[in-house]
Amino acid sequence: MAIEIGKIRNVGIVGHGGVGKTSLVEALLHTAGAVNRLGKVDDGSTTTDFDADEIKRKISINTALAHCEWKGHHLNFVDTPGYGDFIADARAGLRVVEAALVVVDAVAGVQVQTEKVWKFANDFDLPRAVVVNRLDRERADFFRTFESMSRRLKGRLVAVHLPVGEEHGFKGFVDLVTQKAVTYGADGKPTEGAIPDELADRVKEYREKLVEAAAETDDDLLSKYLEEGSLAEPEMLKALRAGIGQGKIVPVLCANATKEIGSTAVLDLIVHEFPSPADRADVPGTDLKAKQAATRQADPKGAVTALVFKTLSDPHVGKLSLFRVYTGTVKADTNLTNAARGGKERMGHISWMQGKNVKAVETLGPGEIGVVAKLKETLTGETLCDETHLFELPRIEFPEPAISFAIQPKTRGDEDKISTALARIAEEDPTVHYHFDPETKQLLVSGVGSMHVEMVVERMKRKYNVDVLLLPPRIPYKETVKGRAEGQGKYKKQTGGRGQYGDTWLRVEPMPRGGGFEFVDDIFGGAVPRNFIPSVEKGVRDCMKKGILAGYPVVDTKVTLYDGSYHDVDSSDMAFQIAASMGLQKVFMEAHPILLEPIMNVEVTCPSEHAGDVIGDLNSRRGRINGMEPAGEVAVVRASVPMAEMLTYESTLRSMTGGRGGYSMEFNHYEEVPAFMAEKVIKDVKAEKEKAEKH
Ligand SMILES: Nc1nc2c(ncn2[C@@H]2O[C@H](COP(=O)(O)OP(=O)(O)OP(=O)(O)O)[C@@H](O)[C@H]2O)c(=O)[nH]1
Ligand SMILES: [Mg+2]
Repeated sequence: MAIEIGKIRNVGIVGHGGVGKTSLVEALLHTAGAVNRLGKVDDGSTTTDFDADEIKRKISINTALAHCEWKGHHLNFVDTPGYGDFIADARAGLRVVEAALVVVDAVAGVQVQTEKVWKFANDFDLPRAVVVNRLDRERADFFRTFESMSRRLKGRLVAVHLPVGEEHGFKGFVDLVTQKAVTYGADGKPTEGAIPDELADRVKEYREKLVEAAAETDDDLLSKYLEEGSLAEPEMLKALRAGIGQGKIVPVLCANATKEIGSTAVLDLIVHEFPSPADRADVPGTDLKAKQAATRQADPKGAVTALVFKTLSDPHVGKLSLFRVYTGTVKADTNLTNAARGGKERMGHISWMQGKNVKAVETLGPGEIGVVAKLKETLTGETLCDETHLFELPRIEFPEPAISFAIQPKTRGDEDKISTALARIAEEDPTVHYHFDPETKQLLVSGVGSMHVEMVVERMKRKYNVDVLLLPPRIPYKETVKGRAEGQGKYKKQTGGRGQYGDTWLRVEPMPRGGGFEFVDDIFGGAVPRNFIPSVEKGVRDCMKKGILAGYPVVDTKVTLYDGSYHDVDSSDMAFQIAASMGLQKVFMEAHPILLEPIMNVEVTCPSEHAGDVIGDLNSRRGRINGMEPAGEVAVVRASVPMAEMLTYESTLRSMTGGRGGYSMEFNHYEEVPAFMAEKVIKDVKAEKEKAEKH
């Protein structure tokens, strides 16, 4: 039996790295009786951090699912990673839920990824609550954290809890709605009591703010409040609930996840205040038959639409696809169609997931989240639907990779194994890209950050048994000319019988940046016969591809064939190709050849106090600062920087900003390499070539 849609709550748990999301999910599961023992991140025993990499590093890397029953409701938790390299999962996770729990550290307050996930939640228009966690730590400060959130996060934040006790003495909270204190004893059990005297003033102040926020959700209520100076309790509660459900009010709660403090309140909030899938508007998408935008109702009897939002590979079962049902009911042992690709997919066993454990179910109705094994072709972000009602949900967007490394097998002959492993990994993780670069002859793996790429390498080893070396990528320099030159390329050979004869006169000129290559045939009167002109062009093109100055491809150059001569017997295709290539090599070097390098657009986000250092460092990397936006405590610095200077940027930025800075980067254009740098590049290439020739 599918679960009644109104009883479902799908909640995404998001926040900066290491703030206690996984621990909070564990506490919620334990409080609700879904797990017998409270697992710990530090000994690798939580429900949602089960992957070997997660246990080793003690951080979440993949989105994981868990669920529990609470007060007659079925709660699905989507525990997402908080580290920058894996934050794309948080966005994909938020795509399939109706509400978010944003976890914030009580010591650090709002951090870079907090702001990012906050924006993601805005993108999907999600109601949310903030859980201020780790209140038991030294220097934890609820009020300072609350203040920084109110300043930096857009939305009407309202405290519904105030902490009782501080740091090691943290033992519970005052519920500002019921105006009771809930404190936890040494046995971990909560007791309800009166508000401690020393908190009375603060409680009064924050309770007032709460009532005010509730009143502001409705114009009539607000005028009543302003006239009478208060609101009746039921009225206030109703407005507060509605405000939270619609995202107009963001309640802020207190927690200490590792001691399970606050979990009951969070569960209650989810059940009472957060919307069910039925409360959201109809599901928008594209009707593929009518080829137009359309919506569908979350009807259990309707046609099926489901979205795959995460792909995992399990060493035993193989590929696992996590999906959310939007409309219709998915039944075990039936077929669905991949909306975009048109192929059939077998929904063999469908299950709920509790961390790594699966529980087979017969059906999954609208709003439910489940997993299916061994889909053939469906990738993360794609829609599964009924064959007769092709309907595609909007795809999930993933960030473009920011960093690339070249990889090399440690064992010769492992190349095939590498491509198979990479194909599988990229299927699991849409932020991993890879390709063979014919210019540098390297296999490049790109990811969001260096930790991300290192993990790809570890996975290749652990799961696919291939060992590779990570090298910084070769920069894809290009060659061009700044000046104009002309001259002869002649190839003549007389060895016994038939000889070889080709003679060309070539002119080399620069073209504007991005102009590519142009070959001009300017022969009059048959100095080079028509049938040999293509041979000349081929000789020129091959030579340009191989590079002349330092072995990089030649671009933005015009080559004109303006004269030549031939021999009736000895001239051939090959002879003209060689002549043209020899001519170009000579003339090119006389036309003021230069190297071009890729320039990247870089965007750095960092705490404002580090902006000066970040700018100074980018300047020292030959960067050009294009702008800076101080957005509260976080600054965004935009710059154009040569790719060659950005290879080691991540670790520098990390140490410069205490891990709080992040950056993204994309290719923009090519520019001339300064002469002193070019000399070094050319020297290195020569040395490499000589080394290769010796072997
Ligand atoms: N003192 C204290 N430590 C906590 C609390 N909650 C979590 N921790 C610890 O904080 C660390 C990180 O906790 P996680 O639950 O892994 O945090 P997370 O947000 O899931 O981390 P990522 O998923 O990697 O972003 C672990 O060492 C936890 O034991 C808390 O309330 N108090
Ligand atoms: Mg986690």
